[in-house]
Amino acid sequence: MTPFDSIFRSAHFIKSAEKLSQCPVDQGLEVAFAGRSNAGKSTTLNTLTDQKKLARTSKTPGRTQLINCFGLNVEDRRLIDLPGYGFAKVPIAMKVNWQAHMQDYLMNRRSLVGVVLVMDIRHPLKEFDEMMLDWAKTNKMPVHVVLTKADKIKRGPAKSTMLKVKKELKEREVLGSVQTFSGLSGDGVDTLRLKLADWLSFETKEDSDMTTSQ
Ligand SMILES: Nc1nc2c(ncn2[C@@H]2O[C@H](COP(=O)(O)OP(=O)(O)OP(=O)(O)O)[C@@H](O)[C@H]2O)c(=O)[nH]1
Ligand SMILES: [Mg+2]
Repeated sequence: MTPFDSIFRSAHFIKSAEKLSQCPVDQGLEVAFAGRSNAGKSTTLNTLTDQKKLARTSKTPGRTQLINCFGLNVEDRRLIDLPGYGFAKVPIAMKVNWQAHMQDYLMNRRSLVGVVLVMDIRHPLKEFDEMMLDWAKTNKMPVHVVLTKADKIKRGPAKSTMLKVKKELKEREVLGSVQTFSGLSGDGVDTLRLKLADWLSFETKEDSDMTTSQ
């Protein structure tokens, strides 16, 4: 449990956008979920918000082809499910088009305060993950790596993958953090909520009492 659980549970669909210009007004703070197709982005969002069907999940890679925007019950705070990258079964022109839109969003969205980079813990740091880390460094964008599907491997290998990814972030001079996660068991959800509460500047009741009494 965290003091912010009810805020995450309040998540609701706002709209799907094909490109940046169709996204909600660019004010406030938002966090985007990025990752290879099938890594588990939508499942992570559903676990985070304690909702089974907020973001669509699928056994078919490449299902999320739009920028899906979700609102929270704190003004102008949003969660964004980005289209997965790296899937094979779509025409190359379509793939290039989606990637261009995604890049435009990542480079030009002013309210974006951090990227949650979701990786399947069994297949971390693939080519596209490396590309995201390069981009994050160039743009000084904080990255929080979620190593998901941790229920599929033992604790020992999970821990060593986490250390490997941490080392990689450090070597690449990326401002970031890493955690393990499971959408199946919910392990790691509190860590993720606390991270996002920090990025999105959520206040606990005690914080706001302090502010009003000062
Ligand atoms: N065991 C297990 N399976 C998971 C977990 N997270 C996701 N999956 C499964 O992995 C598959 C892909 O999950 P999605 O959440 O749809 O992945 P995505 O990254 O949103 O995929 P795209 O939208 O296609 O880019 C689904 O079959 C999920 O049920 C997890 O933590 N544990
Ligand atoms: Mg998805």
